[in-house]
Amino acid sequence: TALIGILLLGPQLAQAQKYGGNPVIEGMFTADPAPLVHNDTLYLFTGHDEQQPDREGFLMKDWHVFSTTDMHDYTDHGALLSVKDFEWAAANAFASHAVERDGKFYWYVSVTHKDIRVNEGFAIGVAVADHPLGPYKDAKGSAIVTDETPNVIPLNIDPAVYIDDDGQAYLFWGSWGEARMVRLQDNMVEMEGDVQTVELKNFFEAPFVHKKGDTYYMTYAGSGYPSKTEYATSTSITGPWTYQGVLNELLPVSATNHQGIVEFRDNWYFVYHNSQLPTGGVFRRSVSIDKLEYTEDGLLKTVERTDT
Ligand code: FUB
Repeated sequence: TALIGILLLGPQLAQAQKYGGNPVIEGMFTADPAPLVHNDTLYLFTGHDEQQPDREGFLMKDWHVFSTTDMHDYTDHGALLSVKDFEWAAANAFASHAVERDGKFYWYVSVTHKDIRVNEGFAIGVAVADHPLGPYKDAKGSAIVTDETPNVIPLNIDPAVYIDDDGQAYLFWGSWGEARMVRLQDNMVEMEGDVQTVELKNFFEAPFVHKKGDTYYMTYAGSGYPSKTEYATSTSITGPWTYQGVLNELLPVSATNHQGIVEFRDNWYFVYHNSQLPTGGVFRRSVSIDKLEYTEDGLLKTVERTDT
């Protein structure tokens, strides 16, 4: 295994040294970046991979926030949220997403629940703060999403919230081929109405919605595991979604590349993770950013990664 690791990591190290720009976070292993722009600053809410190079499985205990104003220097503001901040949570600080509403910042997280024994125990919670950099506290005191139906996919992971033009907020999540959606009440911490299935071709996990003009774009990890980023478009946040193909091919080794998309200073960016840092791998990932461009027809051009 060690020899295979060295063989696989050799070209990766060469690529990282050759380009230098990506990964943008180098001091630690980070994953599942969720971008948010506030006051002309780009914030990245990320997971934190702490697994040892020779061990299997995710070891994730907290989430960090990074900020940049020039997309060159990134400041680590530390572990602003951790599993311990949710009394009902047990472990596994999986993917998260933060959004702003009425001057408050709601940070949705996937985490395992102390009392849930099905679907690997995952649930979705939310923390709230008055500033992107916190301090954050559990906004509800319990999980928002806890599907406890045995053996029902999806795992309750990978939350992504989108606030539509009319102010209605939607929570998306899902994994293992099933995407879910539910309306949120104005308080952003309680569901409104029934949970719905979202039909997305090739969906695996990591749904993320953004809008440009009149078009909603749903990007997600697709085609199983390892995944590549695929996407669909719609004229409505509630679908139906038209499959548009692959947006980004996965770089070998990281197995996931959990994406987010953001407009910052008149440019669009594809924010994701790979495993480009030395000793990186499936459980030791690193956040990268590349430009996102649109065709004249309003589709997304395949992302040209600057790490390869
Ligand atoms: O980081 C843990 C899990 O791996 C995330 O929840 C998934 O999206 C995948 O990136």
